[in-house]
Amino acid sequence: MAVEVDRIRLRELRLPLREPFRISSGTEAMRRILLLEVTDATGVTAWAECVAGQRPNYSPETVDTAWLAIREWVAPRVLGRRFDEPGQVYPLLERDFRGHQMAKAAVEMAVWTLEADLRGISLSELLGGTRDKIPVGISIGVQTDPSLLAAKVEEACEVGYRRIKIKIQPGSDLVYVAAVRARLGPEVPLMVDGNAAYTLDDADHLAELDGFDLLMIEQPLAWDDLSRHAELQRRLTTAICLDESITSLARVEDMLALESGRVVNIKPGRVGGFASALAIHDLCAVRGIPVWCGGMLESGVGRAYNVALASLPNFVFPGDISPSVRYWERDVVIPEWSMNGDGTIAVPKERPGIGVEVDVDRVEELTVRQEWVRAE
Ligand code: OSB
Ligand code: MG
Repeated sequence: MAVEVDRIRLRELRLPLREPFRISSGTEAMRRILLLEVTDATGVTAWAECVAGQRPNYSPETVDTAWLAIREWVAPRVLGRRFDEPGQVYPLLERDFRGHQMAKAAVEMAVWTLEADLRGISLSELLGGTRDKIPVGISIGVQTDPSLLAAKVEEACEVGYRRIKIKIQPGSDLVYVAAVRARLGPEVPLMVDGNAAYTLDDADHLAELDGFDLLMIEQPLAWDDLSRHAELQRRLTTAICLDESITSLARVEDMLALESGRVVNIKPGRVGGFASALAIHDLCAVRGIPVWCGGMLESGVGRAYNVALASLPNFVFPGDISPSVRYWERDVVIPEWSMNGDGTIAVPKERPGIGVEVDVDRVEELTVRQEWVRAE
């Protein structure tokens, strides 16, 4: 079915996190959420979320750069154009247009939702999802002491999370992981995420993590590095999982060629949208690389996109797709995302598009600025 994008409304919301989220490169307490309403020529509107953060500590993009990029360069390429398939948007946005993956992804993914809405099918079905529930993992920020972390992990296990990820940084790593293992035993599926806080000089130190039977070590080295990760992977028995370094299919090809890691975290925003995420998923499946869906502290809107993507078959590890209550007093979607007692989230396959209603009154209440972009 053809989609023709007529107009885009950008909104910024301020949504306070229930507790500040600390990673090695910075802390987020008030999430600035960038939502898009993308309306097609027949008047159908798709909601989407741009997952950029407030500051460029995770990737070079921010809410403000994404807003600018969408208004100045992404929207003008897409508005008034007819797409026979949503897969045509990604190459159009890549041509002579470097970077700005999260800005591009927000618009690209909205076109996938418009296609699903027009066909009356769920986003999961449109993408080729095969599962109706997704196992859920939790990502726990850096804590001020090991016993506090162990208590948080214990609580997460009790509510049913299928996998625990703990954020580490130099000075808050081995002792913290040891405390968790000591409290909860060897059975808990555990992993760590360094968010680029280490260098190759830390290789011997990081190799001590091999003693804790971790599922993987996520992005220990620089945000754009592949070759040093390859060197580090040779010195570890634990699998390295890349997050920040994977911004396109080509980067996955390089990872495979260099052997920089053995697992890929896919965040559709980080790789420029669904076409790119699907291509990465498929290549990894062929090459025997398991993938899982990462998170960016999304509101319920962005979460819907992650849930749909994570329903594909090679998403073999639980995703960082916690239920709404983990992040917010009240989410912006109805129903809020909830986790079953068995640590899964249901994929809303029976509903078209993103599968949840946007609580427009709540969105209005939280909106601090908005802007419409139309074809010239
Ligand atoms: O490295 O995966 C990351 C959040 C913001 C930026 C980077 C990361 C994260 C998370 C949060 O780990 C996962 C979630 O959304 O629950
Ligand atoms: Mg990460």
